Amino acid sequence: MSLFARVTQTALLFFGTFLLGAAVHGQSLRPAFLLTGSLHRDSQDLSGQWTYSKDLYRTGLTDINGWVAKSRMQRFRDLDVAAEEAKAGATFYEFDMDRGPLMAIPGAWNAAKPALRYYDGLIWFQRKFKSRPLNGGRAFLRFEAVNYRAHVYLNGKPIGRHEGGFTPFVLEVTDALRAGDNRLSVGVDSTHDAQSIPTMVTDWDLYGGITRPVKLVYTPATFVDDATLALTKDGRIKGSVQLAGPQAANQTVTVAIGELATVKATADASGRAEIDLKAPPRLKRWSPDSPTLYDVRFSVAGDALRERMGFRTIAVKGSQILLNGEPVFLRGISLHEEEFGPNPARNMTEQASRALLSEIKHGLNGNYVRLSHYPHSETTVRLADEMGLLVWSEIPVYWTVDWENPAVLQKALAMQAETIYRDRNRSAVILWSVGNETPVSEARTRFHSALADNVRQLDPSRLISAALLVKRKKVGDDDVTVIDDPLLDKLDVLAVNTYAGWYGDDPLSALAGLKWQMPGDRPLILSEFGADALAGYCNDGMKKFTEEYQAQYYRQTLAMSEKMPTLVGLSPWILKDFQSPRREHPVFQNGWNRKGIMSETGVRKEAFGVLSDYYRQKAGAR
Ligand code: GCB
Repeated sequence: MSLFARVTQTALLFFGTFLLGAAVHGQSLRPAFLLTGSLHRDSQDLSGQWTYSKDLYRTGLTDINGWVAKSRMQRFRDLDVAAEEAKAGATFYEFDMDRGPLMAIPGAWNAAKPALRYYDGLIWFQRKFKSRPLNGGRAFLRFEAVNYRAHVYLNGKPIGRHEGGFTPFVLEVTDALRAGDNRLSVGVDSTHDAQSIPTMVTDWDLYGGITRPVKLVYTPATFVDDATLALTKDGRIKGSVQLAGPQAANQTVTVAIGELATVKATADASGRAEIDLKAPPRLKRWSPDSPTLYDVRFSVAGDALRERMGFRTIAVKGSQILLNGEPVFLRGISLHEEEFGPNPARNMTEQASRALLSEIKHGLNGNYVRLSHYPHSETTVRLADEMGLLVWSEIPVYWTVDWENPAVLQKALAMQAETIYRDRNRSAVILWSVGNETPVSEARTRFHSALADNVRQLDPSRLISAALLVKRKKVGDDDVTVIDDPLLDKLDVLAVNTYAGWYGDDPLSALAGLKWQMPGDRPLILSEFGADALAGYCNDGMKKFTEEYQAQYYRQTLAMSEKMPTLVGLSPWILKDFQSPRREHPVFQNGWNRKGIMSETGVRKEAFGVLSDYYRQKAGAR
């Protein structure tokens, strides 16, 4: 049995509540609790200094030979080690979370301490906090993201665990919480394996840790757990509200959309109420040019869920994407979740996120961003809503995962569901992508098809895509680029990554003349194209890694794209240089993928100007 299997088995014995993503809540993919709109709820932010303890051999979880972990190693215990030691008995400890080193949470450990730069394994974190009495109410911990597995304990009691580094999870702590002092312990395991999503090899950095905020959220006994609304093509606003708690059945729910409309609905026996109203005539539709958001309130006796929401439609007609019924061209770029600066921690504060998105919206004249290759922080998606940027959202089914394994598919379905439940109220999100550059095989297509069917069921209001690989083949005398992929049938929008002119032998001068043969009746996005350049490396002929090479690569690829009649959007690779252990050229890369059109610190390269000018013209040509 592998070490991980052993750990999992041991961990399973420990946990009363056990989450594997969302997948354990009956057959449904809906997580037990969502706490949608928790931003506006009564809550306590647990950000700040946490103590930590490295545990490379996972001694806090399991002992040698798979035995239960020694109590002197169990970092999650509710224990004052110093006080125990003062008693001078036979007992001793090999940890003390209270006297451990400090780390700022949220943020990846790789950036926090030089000694942890390449640490890949288990680290225990602890945060002490005070809580008020609940007085009949309830309390939940909401983690926005822990990369990659989380083992959560409160006051020494197992509360739950979660797998998947980029999606939120909610654990009820009503019974484990103490009025007064509490001790929250989280074991974070960053290791990936052949059954994780993604697997061990990607083209981005490790970023282990509690990378997004953690909150203690207080609710009444019965509360509004989730609510969603969307504008339909026939001019209605439809959605649902889900109540949780002993008084959920038959409650009256009031929905107020700004000052425009108020409707009432009655919850059924399961606490679910359906909403359906005619869109008010004064409703302003959300678009990148006019990102109108409304304050929406979903209230019941004793509780309310507040959201900022926009209303728009998105559809495909022939080879066009229609936003609010009008064809739209997606002037975008790809983005990793990494803030500007020499030592990013993937701590996406609003300021950090705004700095990146502003470069796209205002610097590049863009209206679209591909949030690759995993769900980005809620902060970023909410900002896209506010600033007016359309979003491609993606789960990290990247390159190759274990296609044949039903448990892996279940993880992917759960991640996708967690993402959809989190972001389905964001008008900005128009595309759910089910994968990136996955090599065609029967098992892989089956896997993706299941994902696409799942998305269709969970959110029929948005479009489905995937970034596909292309092939070159001979048609007569011509060398033609084609998509040869049965997954096409499951997608609304085709998307392909192309690197001719960077990888491969094509000279830049040949790019504009390359021939493409794509389905004539389907919208197509170039979801990636790009070339490395080191900022400031100029005037050295047209060598690779110079800014001139990258700029010329952009000119030529854009010229090529002009000849693609079904093209509806671009998201070149990528806004900013990002860290990747695959990229170790000692002069040009040093651990950074240099395909950014900006350096890691935000210096614009020549290609930035090329793309910005192109998008200005495109925007003017509408
Ligand atoms: C790709 C991948 C992306 C890589 C990029 C590259 O096709 O989708 O994750 O970073 O190429 O730089 O090679």
